Amino acid sequence: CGGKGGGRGALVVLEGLDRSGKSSQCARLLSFLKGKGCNAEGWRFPDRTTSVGQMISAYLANQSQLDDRTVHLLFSANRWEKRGLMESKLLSGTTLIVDRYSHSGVAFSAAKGLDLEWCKAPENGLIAPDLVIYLDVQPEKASERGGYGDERYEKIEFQKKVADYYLSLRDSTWKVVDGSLPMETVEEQLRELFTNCIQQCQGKPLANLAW
Ligand code: NYM
Ligand code: MG
Repeated sequence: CGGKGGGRGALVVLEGLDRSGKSSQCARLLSFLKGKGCNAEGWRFPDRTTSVGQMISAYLANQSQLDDRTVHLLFSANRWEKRGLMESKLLSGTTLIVDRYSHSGVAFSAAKGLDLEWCKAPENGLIAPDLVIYLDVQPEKASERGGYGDERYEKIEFQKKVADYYLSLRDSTWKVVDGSLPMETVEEQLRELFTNCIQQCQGKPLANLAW
């Protein structure tokens, strides 16, 4: 799983609606991998620690207003500013477990009414994930989970549109896990998907997103 064998690391992304359980499952998967001695790191987007990320964070907290296309490009820029580090980590054998990536970027902005192809364009050239796991949770169910509604976008009607766009973006790297199952069951399924992915992506060179 990356590291001493000399192979590259895997880029594994978890996607889903707000409160679908991604962050908890990323943490669980990461500690499982570390427990096995894998060289792995947990990342997330938006990465709110950079100056671009702070602009995004203020926007999400409703502390600032930004034009829809502008914020879309900021989310994308936030991935671009991390591309170099991501590539060097992967090439040096570190597996990255990433909480949201380009599919979030496209699905959330398209759900606001922006043109789908326009939304995809700035993602092209970012590193393509080896595996995207979609945690499927009904928007109503997610809304019952703690902390829901604190940020922009956390509204049931909007999340339903996001879910439709996510489904329209499925590709060969996409796997769906029922996120309403007990946490331990979800965790078990993620481990299995991860293990299969690692076997398949060993030896495959890194690729770029080409949407
Ligand atoms: N989001 C996230 C976007 O709209 N575009 C993006 O490119 C990304 C990565 O930000 N509602 C949205 C999805 C979430 C919000 O994410 C914050 P999180 O995982 O709740 O911190
Ligand atoms: Mg959120």
